[in-house]
Amino acid sequence: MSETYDYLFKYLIIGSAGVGKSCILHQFMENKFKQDAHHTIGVEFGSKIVNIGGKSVKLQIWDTAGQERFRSVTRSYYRGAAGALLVYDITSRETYNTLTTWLTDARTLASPNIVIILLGNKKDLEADREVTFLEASRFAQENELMFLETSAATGENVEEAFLKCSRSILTKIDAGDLDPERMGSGIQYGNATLRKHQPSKPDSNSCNC
Ligand SMILES: Nc1nc2c(ncn2[C@@H]2O[C@H](COP(=O)(O)OP(=O)(O)OP(=O)(O)O)[C@@H](O)[C@H]2O)c(=O)[nH]1
Ligand SMILES: [Mg+2]
Repeated sequence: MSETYDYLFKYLIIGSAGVGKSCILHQFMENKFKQDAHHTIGVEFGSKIVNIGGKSVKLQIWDTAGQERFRSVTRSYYRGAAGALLVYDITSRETYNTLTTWLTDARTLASPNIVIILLGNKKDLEADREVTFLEASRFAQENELMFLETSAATGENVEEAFLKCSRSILTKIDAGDLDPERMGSGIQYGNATLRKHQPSKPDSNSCNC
């Protein structure tokens, strides 16, 4: 069956090793907590269609390895990403302290216009918290990031993180701040939108066989 969508957005998930990036992706895709997660080797990929305010958006998500030894591989995937989930672990100040490096990489290697949401993951481990909500929300504000605390274990705010980022990109498209037709924007018109834009062209995707 061919899928229909209005837009396609390329997303990255970035942040230090062990913060829960792959578990966030798994929870988003499968609605389950991946208990036996292993360090990602290079990159993993997921794709899902979401509906936002009557528009369907296909998300192509690249989950990158946080370990330093994969940095040169993962950096090659940044180019042309429209959105990024920048993840730290609320129980590890060390992972919070590296955020500026990740942020610089995203803005220089992907695009200066990339829409980034900061995620403080492992919200369920409140007793082990090392980074307060207030501190991280100030950092987010200073660096023009959206911010949520998530739990890939309970699923809290995981879907919302992807939706919030997508809503922001759609708003920027509507306002003319992001142009889907610009090369490397990380955004493409989907088959549904192309049909509306080019009604006279024969549609090769319309076969229902
Ligand atoms: N309690 C709790 N544990 C989590 C959560 N998210 C991930 N974990 C655990 O944290 C560990 C690392 O999770 P991963 O998703 O593999 O981390 P990652 O960021 O993908 O790590 P790399 O692939 O090495 O960059 C695993 O043992 C998970 O079970 C969460 O929200 N709560
Ligand atoms: Mg991983």
